[in-house]
Amino acid sequence: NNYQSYVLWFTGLSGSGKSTLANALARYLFEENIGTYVLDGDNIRHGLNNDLGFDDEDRKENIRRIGEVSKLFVDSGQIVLTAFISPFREDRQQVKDILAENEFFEVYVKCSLDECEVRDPKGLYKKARNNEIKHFTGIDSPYEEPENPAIIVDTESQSVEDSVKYIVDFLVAKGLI
Ligand code: GGZ
Repeated sequence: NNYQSYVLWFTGLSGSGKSTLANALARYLFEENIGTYVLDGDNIRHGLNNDLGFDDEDRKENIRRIGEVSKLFVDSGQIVLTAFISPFREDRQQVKDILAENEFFEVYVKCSLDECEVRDPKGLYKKARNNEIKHFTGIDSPYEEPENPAIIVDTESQSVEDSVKYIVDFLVAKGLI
């Protein structure tokens, strides 16, 4: 397409709404004839990264590979929307560092642990509380909040539509679409 290429890196807890938002934004941009590509657990953890689990080292390697794949997509001219918990600041910074200044924008999908746990769309928090899953983010594995994200969307108080509009307004203001 005719637009600059870059990564919108959605980060947040499980159940915060990362994939929902990335896909809703992709649909919105598609209607505007702006192509994007969404990377999320469905197409990465089930394929390229199906050898990785959820301990700190595997998450680090997960994010490293996703960063490298994102860079390839950016080099090929795409706008990439990634939706991974990416709980460690250092790993997100590493991705930022392999991309150019205007090629990486961190989107913090903010939602309290309490609310994510109430939503529990896949019943994983319940399993984690019952010790049926180990290393679950927010329960027995940390989430390090972004310190200076380009965008913060609060999915506890904003609708999906509001959040999409907020991100679109940012992209327009920055001349990114
Ligand atoms: C966190 C887990 C875990 C553990 C399975 N901890 O809400 P979901 O189900 O659909 O999304 C979560 C997804 C997280 O994978 P990521 O690649 O985004 O994680 S990371 O960036 O930290 O590498 C969740 C599911 O996988 N899931 N076990 N223990 N999430």
